[in-house]
Amino acid sequence: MRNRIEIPNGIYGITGDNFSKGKSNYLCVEEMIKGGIKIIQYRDKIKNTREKIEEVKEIRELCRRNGVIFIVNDNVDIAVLVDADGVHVGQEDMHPDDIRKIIGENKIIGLSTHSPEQAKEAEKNLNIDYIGVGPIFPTTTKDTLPVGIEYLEYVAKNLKIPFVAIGGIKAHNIDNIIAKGAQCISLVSEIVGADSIVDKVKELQIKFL
Ligand code: 3NM
Repeated sequence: MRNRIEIPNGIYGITGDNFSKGKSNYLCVEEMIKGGIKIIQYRDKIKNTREKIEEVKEIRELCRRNGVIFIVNDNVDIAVLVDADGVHVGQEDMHPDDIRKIIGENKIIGLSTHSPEQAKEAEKNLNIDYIGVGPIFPTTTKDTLPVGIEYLEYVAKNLKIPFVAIGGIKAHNIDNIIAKGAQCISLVSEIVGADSIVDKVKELQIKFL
C-alpha cells in the first residue's frame, strides 16, 4: 500500500545560496518556516558533497521538528542518508524509475519539465508525484531558457498531475501565475534574497488563502 505525502498548496521553498545575502541555507530555511512554508527543497550547486551532507542533516531535522516536508535536489544518496521525504530531479538526472527503486513507494519524486511533451510523458508514464513547470519567466538562478506562461496554462488546463510553477516569479507577477491555476509556486531569488525572508514569505503565502 502506497502512503505518499501530497505536496501542499502555497509557496514551495527552495534554498539558493547565491542570492541569500550571506545567510546560510539553514538560516534561510528557518526563516521560510517561520513565514509559513510547508515544503522545502534543499538545492545547492556550489558546495561539495561532504559540505552538503553536513548542512542537509541539520536542515532535515529542522524540517522534521516543524512538520515541514523536506525534499533533496539531485542527490538521491543524500536523500536516503537523511531519510528525506523525497527527491527532485531534472530531465538529465537519474531516471525517476531508478529513483523509485532506491527510495521506495512512499517517498515523493518531483521532476522538472520544460515542455508539454515532457509534462505529458511525466503524467502518463512516470511514477512521480509532481512536476516542475518552468522557467516561466527569464531567470538567472538556473541556466534554462524561459518557456513562457503559455506552458503553465497548458499544464493547468490539460493535465491532472500536481505541478509547481517556477522561474522568474516575483511578488509583482505572482498574482497572474495564481490566476492561471497554479496552486503551488516556487520563488528562489525573490525569497532568499529578501531582507526579511519571514515577511516576504508571509506576504506571498497570504495570496493562497
Ligand atoms: N528550476 P528564481 S527555474 C531551480 O524551470 C529552478 O525547472 C527551474 O529561481 C525550472 O525564482 C529555477 O530565482 C530557478 O527565478 C528559479
